[in-house]
Amino acid sequence: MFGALSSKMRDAEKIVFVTGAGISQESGISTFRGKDGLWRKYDAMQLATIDAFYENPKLVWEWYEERRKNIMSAKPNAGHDAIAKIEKFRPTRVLTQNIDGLHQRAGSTQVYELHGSIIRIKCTVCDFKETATSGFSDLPPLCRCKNILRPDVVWFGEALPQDVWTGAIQEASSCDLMVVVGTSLAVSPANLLPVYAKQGGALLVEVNPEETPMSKAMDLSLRSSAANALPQMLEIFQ
Ligand code: BV8
Ligand code: ZN
Repeated sequence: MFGALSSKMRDAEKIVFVTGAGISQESGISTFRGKDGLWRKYDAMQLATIDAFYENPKLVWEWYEERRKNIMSAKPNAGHDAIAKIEKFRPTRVLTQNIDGLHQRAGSTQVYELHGSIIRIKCTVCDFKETATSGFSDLPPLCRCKNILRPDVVWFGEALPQDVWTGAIQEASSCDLMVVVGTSLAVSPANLLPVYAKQGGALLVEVNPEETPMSKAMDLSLRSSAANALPQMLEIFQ
């Protein structure tokens, strides 16, 4: 599968994975832009915004509660597991756009959640923040300060958490192998990470059943699913 690149990949001293919704697709979690990406009659792009939240917090909360229930019952798949195992053989970082926490549940310990986490909630006003794994009786839930709570995710139009984004750039710029898995690279600034890696001289490998805008810039772009390609990639490092 990796051909002549295998030996170069084996020599990697620091591996950075950039992952998107596609790596969780085989865990039964729908992607954003795939055919299953629409939710009821709304498009995720319309709901994952701060305007939608303030316009109709109850509807946005319903959407997140439905996704959270689905995520809590989902399991990491062979793709997540392979990345967690590679961490035992090479210094590894995971820069994920996903909010489902499946990389951590698979055992990855160096995970940067670029777009936050659906399992964390925070107050819209005070600095209250908490992990929330059970449902809420009424939506939107209220903080002890009486203001409404929100999912601790990054919506379109919102900045990424400064420390996470700075760290992600640092990791991408200093790796010698970047593996881009399951992302359409449609969303910025996360879609700049492969550019930082290339500028840093890294080898670039992509795993995606479909082409992306950066497929031609990759040293190897595999038309494959994560659960199929990543366990084979693991064998290179074992
Ligand atoms: C920012 C959290 C600035 C929420 C998400 C015009 C107008 C307005 C804004 C913009 C604009 N142009 C650009 C922008 C900026 C905007 C943006 O990029 N918009 C795009 C859509 C044009 N970005 C932002 O707003 C970001 N913030 O720029 O702030 C700023 C700076 C300072 C101060 C203030 C502001 C914030 C972006 C974060 C948005 N939040 N998620 C939630 O999840 O509910 S993004 C959302 O899309 C998810 O995180 C998702 O992960 C992410 C990216 O999508 P992908 O992961 O790539 O998923 P997708 O469905 O697209 O693709 C799946 C891929 O998997 C496909 O390629 C498919 O082929 C593949 N696949 C399928 N099955 C498999 C597979 N691969 C492997 N195996 C399989 N089995
Ligand atoms: Zn509060």
